[in-house]
Amino acid sequence: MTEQIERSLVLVKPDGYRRGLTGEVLRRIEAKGYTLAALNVLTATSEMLHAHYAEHEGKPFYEPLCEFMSSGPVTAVVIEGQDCIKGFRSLAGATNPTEAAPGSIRGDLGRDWGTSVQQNIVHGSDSPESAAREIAIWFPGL
Ligand code: IDP
Ligand code: MG
Repeated sequence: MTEQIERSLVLVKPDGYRRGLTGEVLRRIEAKGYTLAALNVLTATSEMLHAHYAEHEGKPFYEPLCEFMSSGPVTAVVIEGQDCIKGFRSLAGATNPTEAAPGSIRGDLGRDWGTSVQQNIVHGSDSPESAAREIAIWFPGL
C-alpha cells in the first residue's frame, strides 16, 4: 500500500497572524506529520474572500467574515498527507473556540472576544472538492 497524497488548504486567519500564532499552527501541522507544499503570507482581497466563503453567502456572518478575513495578513498553506483534510479539521477543533476541545488549535489558543464573527485562528478545507476549489483561489499557479 502506498500513501494516498491528499491536499488541504489551511489559512492562519488575521487573528492568528496578529497574535503571533502562525509558527505554533505550522509546528502542530508538522508535528502531526503533514508536509507543507506551499506557503504565502498575504492580505487577501475582498474578491478572493467572497469566492472562498461563497457557501456562506446570505448568512448573517458572511459580510463580517469577509471583512474580518481582509483585516490583516493571513498565511495560506497547502498541506499534504494521507487523509490530511479530515486530520487537519481534527487538529483545528470545533468552529466555536469556546466549545473547541482542549488539545485542538482552537481549543488551546482561541476564545470568544465578543465579536460578531468567531475569531478562531485557522481555516481548513472540509472536503476534497473544497480543497481543490480553495487551492485554486489562494495558489492559482499550483
Ligand atoms: P469552519 O471554519 O469550522 O469550517 P464554517 O461553518 O465554514 O466553519 O464557517 C466559516 C467561519 O465563519 C468560521 O470559521 C467562523 O470564523 C465563522 N462563523 C461560522 N459560524 C458562525 C456563527 O454562527 N457566528 C459567527 N461566526 C461564525
Ligand atoms: Mg468551513
